[in-house]
Amino acid sequence: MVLISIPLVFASLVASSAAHGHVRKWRMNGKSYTTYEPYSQPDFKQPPKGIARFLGNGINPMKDPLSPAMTCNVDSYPAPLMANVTAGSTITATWNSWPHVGPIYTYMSPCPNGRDCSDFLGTTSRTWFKIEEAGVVPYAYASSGLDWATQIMYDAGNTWNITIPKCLSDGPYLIRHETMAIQDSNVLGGAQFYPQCAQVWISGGSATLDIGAVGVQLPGDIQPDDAGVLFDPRKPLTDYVYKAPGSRPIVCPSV
Ligand SMILES: *[C@@H]1O[C@H](CO)[C@@H](O)[C@H](O)[C@H]1NC(C)=O
Ligand SMILES: *[C@@H]1O[C@H](CO)[C@@H](O)[C@H](O)[C@H]1NC(C)=O
Ligand SMILES: [Cu+2]
Repeated sequence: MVLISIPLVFASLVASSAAHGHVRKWRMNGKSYTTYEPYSQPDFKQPPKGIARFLGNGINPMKDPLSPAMTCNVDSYPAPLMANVTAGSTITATWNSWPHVGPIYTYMSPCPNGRDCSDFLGTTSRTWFKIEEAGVVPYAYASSGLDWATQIMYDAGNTWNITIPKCLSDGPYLIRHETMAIQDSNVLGGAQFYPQCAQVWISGGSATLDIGAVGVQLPGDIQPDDAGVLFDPRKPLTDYVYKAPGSRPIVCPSV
């Protein structure tokens, strides 16, 4: 028995340590940007020479929604570049792999100095707003007609498309994109969060969104006992609150 069970335990540890993920590539305004690559980048410590912030936790999840690591990951110090992104355009995140079920959602925050994001961590400012979310969503290929957003992402080559609101003011922003894994989320602290941030310069926006009126804090907007966080994955899909945890996505004011 012992001889058999030891290799099995070992195999399952190996499988689970590989079974996480991160955004490998961003596509914005027709340009591709590589990100920090945990474990394969030759210099493991430096931020990427790009727009994506360092992932101090590598491909591993955040477990405490109230920790500052929920903002942009552990040690997410500023990256050297900003991508140019047109307000109203669609950007694409490509994950290296995504082996879990759960929702996908994205927030943004302006960087307060108005020039770049070099002095902004975002952990204490009430300037985050959600721009998109997808939990259990309609999916024609699923037999029930519903599936997790992450299944759609997986079927699309681990890509996820995010439309940047038209109503932003031009300037520097962080984009915070996140998947959540629910396989252990039936207990408090069991949900896994995979947030990561990229730096962008938005232009062409209509400047009609009042961020002061809609802004939330991260950590803060996602709570350990949110219905979308504390959820038993053995329950039917239709029991999941259709939306991701946290506040609802902003709606651009009609002008
Ligand atoms: C963004 O646009 C500015 C102005 O055209 C340019 O100088 C800068 O290199 C661009 N950034 C990137 C990452 O392409
Ligand atoms: C995202 O957009 C790309 C390019 O249009 C497309 O190939 C891909 O299927 C899309 N992904 C999803 C999840 O819709
Ligand atoms: Cu994982």
